[in-house]
Amino acid sequence: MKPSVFAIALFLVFSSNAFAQRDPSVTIDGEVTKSLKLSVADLKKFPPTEVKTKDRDGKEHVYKGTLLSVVLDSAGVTLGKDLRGENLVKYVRVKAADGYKVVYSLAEIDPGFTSNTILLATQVDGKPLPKGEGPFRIIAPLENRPTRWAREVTSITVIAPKD
Ligand SMILES: Nc1nc2c(c(=O)[nH]1)N[C@H]1C(S)=C(S)[C@@H](COP(=O)(O)O)O[C@H]1N2
Ligand SMILES: [Mo]
Repeated sequence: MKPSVFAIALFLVFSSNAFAQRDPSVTIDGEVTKSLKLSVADLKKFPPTEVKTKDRDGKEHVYKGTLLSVVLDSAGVTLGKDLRGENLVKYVRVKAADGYKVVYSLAEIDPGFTSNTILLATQVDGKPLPKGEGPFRIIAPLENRPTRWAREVTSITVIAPKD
């Protein structure tokens, strides 16, 4: 029996869905010179950074990933010597799979301004971030509350307010 067009269409929908789940990514867009869509494997091409910090319950963990400033820099965001004047009003809006959103100003992320090593983390204690937390999470070790440590990050958009 020949498979119906419907059956083929159904197969394509399900197989592409399955593929999307196997290779999740985070989008970097907005005020960038080059938008990026990075998988965990893509992120691993950047130099790794580890931070040891306490979670909400005071338990210490080692998070591993990429400095958010390094990722943004590779997208052509105005950091470093370009982070001055009108660029100081720019911020990033981080969106998560559950609709949670947080913002950081660029100066809060740039290592020239802050000692807070804000990470786009993919691992905790040597293992990939678990479902519901990863595959991508913001870790900002110097913050007294982990409220802005967005779990399940899907996009990071650089925004320049209009006025
Ligand atoms: N996507 C997403 N990230 C989130 C939240 C959320 O509701 N959704 N809650 C935040 C808050 S208020 C806290 S205190 C921490 C809790 O982190 P934990 O679940 O690892 O303890 O996650 C933060 N990140
Ligand atoms: Mo919280």
